Amino acid sequence: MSSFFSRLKKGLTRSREGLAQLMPGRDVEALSDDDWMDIEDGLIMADCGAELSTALVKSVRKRRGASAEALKSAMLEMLPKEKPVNIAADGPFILLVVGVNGTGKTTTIGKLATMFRAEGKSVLVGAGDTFRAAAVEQLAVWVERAGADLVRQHEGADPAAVAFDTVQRGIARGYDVVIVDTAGRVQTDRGLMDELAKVRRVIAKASPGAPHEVWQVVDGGTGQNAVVQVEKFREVAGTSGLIVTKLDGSGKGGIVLQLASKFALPIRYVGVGETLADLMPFDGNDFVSSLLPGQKEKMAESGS
Ligand SMILES: Nc1nc2c(ncn2[C@@H]2O[C@H](COP(=O)(O)OP(=O)(O)OP(=O)(O)O)[C@@H](O)[C@H]2O)c(=O)[nH]1
Ligand SMILES: [Mg+2]
Repeated sequence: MSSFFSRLKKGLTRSREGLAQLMPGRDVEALSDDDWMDIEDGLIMADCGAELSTALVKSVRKRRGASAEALKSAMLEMLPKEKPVNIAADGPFILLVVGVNGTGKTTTIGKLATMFRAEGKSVLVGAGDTFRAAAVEQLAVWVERAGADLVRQHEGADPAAVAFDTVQRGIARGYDVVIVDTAGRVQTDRGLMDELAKVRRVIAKASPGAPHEVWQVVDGGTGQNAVVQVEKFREVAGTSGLIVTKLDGSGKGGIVLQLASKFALPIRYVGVGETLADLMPFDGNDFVSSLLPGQKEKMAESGS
């Protein structure tokens, strides 16, 4: 088992504990109404949300065979079909990264830049968080380590101007990938959300059709507030994909399923720690397995 997968599993241990009724070997038919209520509560405690939890239990109860496997299939069916990121052949792939304060945008951009560089792509990053000098410095360190290039302006500069510059330069110099960082903002802050809408508009002016993707970074430990965050950012910034970080900490994996199914948004990456290796492309099968008590785990437990 990869260390990433085991860290994800470890991070989600608490969520799995809530689903103890699903221990391997128990068939769907063998569970009582009370057991199903416990399972539904377990799903709610794992941040799946009431609506999805009810739908999942309903769907599983119609199935046959091992209950954990049946829930796994039901969860996988709730995830939107995975479609690969379309990195355009003409001109740079332009990515805007948005989200609430401290969710992990800047470190995620550093990790993404490193990944793209490892694939041999040239990467230009725009320091669109101009509120704090420290934010630019933090990004500069990541960008340099990745072997990417940075566009920066003075502290307090207009973030939309930085975004515009970055995209223009990315096109002029033939970069493969352009990534624009933004300052964290709470979705209820009207002024800052308007500013984000402007950043998006200006990117489209610099390159029609851009941004090609808008990835919203969500802290996996946020709980149900993540739902309103995605709702609002999607409306204002056009979120097209999600990255859920911090699943190694207080994160309860159910939020990943809930967001993906509620908004039909692909989960692009998940984060389970602060280092480079801790950001991984999302794999629905692996993820759902790590959320549930599974046959393998049971065997490993009884064998040790
Ligand atoms: N444990 C853990 N920490 C993470 C993960 N991803 C990011 N972090 C940490 O979260 C903190 C905030 O990360 P940043 O990248 O600065 O977050 P940000 O969204 O850019 O923050 P603002 O620009 O202030 O909005 C840092 O200490 C990161 O190392 C993760 O998957 N797991
Ligand atoms: Mg940041």
